Amino acid sequence: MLVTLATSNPHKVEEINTIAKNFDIEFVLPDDNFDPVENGDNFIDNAVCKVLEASKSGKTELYLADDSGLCVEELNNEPGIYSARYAPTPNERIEKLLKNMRGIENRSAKFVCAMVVANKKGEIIYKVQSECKGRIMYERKGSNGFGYDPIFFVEELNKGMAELSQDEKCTVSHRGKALRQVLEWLRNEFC
Ligand code: ITT
Repeated sequence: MLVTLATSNPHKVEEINTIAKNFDIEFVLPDDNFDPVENGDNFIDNAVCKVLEASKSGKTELYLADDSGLCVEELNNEPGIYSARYAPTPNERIEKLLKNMRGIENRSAKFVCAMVVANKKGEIIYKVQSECKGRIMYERKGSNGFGYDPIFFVEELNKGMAELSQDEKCTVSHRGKALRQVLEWLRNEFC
């Protein structure tokens, strides 16, 4: 089964392919100029914006979008849906977050991933949101993954997210949990 993955983030593509390797589903990317307006005020609504924009191509029967981000308890769940836009570069985003966390003892945070599936008529046919709980570390650890991974400590594995292999990350991550539900649902509905 072919599914268009409504993203321009190569790290998401890599992780999604790692998780989907045991399912008979191939993900293809939208055209190079794919740049949807994300004007929702929550993760699900932003995933809907992306999936509907992708479905306009009519390239495949099904479309999947991932909208995700990091929510920090003591920062009123920021950067949240603005995670990708918190500062211009990944490095500056981490610096800004560590600066905003100075002097804060409660480091509780979670990664959130919303996934939405649409068909080629632009109908939303499945939605799911999953989380990965952890803490913001005081300094960077590890060099795997992307985004905020170097400063996120994963409760479940007692390790930094950027210290995990791709397979380990996919087992515990917000994206892994959401995608496994999507894949099970696709298998039941369409295979
Ligand atoms: P698309 O919209 O094209 O899918 P994007 O990177 O802009 O790509 P989002 O709007 O969903 O995607 O923003 C997600 C941001 O949240 C991402 O750029 C990272 O900064 C952060 N993020 C999401 N998942 C992450 C993960 O697994 N590890 C580290 N940071 C993550």
